[in-house]
Amino acid sequence: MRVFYSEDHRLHFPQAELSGGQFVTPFERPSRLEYILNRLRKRQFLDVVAPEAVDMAPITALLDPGYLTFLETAWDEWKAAGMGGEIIAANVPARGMHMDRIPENIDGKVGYYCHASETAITQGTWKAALSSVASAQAAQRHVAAGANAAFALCRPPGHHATADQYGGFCFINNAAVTAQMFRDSGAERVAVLDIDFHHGNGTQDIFYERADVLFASLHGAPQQTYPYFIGYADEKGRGEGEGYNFNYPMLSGTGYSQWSAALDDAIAKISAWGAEVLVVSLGVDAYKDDPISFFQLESDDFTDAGRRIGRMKLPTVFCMEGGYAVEMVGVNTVNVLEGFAD
Ligand code: SP5
Ligand code: ZN
Repeated sequence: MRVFYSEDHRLHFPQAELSGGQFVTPFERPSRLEYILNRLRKRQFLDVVAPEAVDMAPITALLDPGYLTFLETAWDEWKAAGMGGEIIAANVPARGMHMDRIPENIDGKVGYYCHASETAITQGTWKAALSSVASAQAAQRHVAAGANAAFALCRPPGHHATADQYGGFCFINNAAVTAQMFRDSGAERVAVLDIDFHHGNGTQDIFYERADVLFASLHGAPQQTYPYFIGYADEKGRGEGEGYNFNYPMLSGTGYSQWSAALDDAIAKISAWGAEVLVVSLGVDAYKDDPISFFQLESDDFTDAGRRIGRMKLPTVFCMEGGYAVEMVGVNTVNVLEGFAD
């Protein structure tokens, strides 16, 4: 399986993540990818290539152009306004306020385009986010050209980013761009399966009213974890999209027997629908020792999960998402890929 990877992810490394009222070293850090690359090498995934330049056209068509301009210019505006630190949202629109006018002031704009203030923007964030989505695009082209699978080793991750909001360590929704590119290249039915511990709110939101992209997500129950305000089982899609969104929220302590039953159900939905291609949002934060999550998956369970996904026999792009138990992120990620290829 070919792996697409860009070194430019390193340009995004905030000093600060707001966690428990303190600024801590971000959980989502560059070393995550070093562990994955080392493990890939060790397990003979030697076909690792840098993506070609990002193709902006499918990104601006799917996402909000004003949001993309914001991401591109935010750092310069922040500095020009005399702000001393990294970009952290302090004022976000909440109940009773209005979102129909976008502030001119950069501090206000940051709040408008942010949904979770743990996530900082830095000087290199835009370029890193573009390199991340470039890997997803290269993986999509590789599979559209006939490969049975590809792994986009994306960083920063993407599944929490909507068409016009960042947060949850995500800026551009790599999996959503990938799914849309499959539609544009002729696939009629595209499924996105999200196995990251957190609900893929951004992907859900982007495709919520569409019947051509089915979304299924296994995740920590929103009453107990981020993103808190979305991800319940009764969110099934709206309008034409009704019946094409499947959420599997699970409570703290969930282990592989329950998790794999949810996975099987999601796989059955995807297969019954007749999906032609699959995009997997591949997070490994369902692992038992993940520092910010509460499922109980063992490393071997990731192999088994990959095997179940592989039995669908669909052309598949894996997009890297979360996973923060850095020492084991490589093993768990590659286990999914090995199970899939089995
Ligand atoms: C891609 C992805 O996995 N994003 C996850 C974003 C999670 N954001 C909330 C983080 C909350 C961290 N709380 C720290 C508690 C430490 N015990
Ligand atoms: Zn996650």
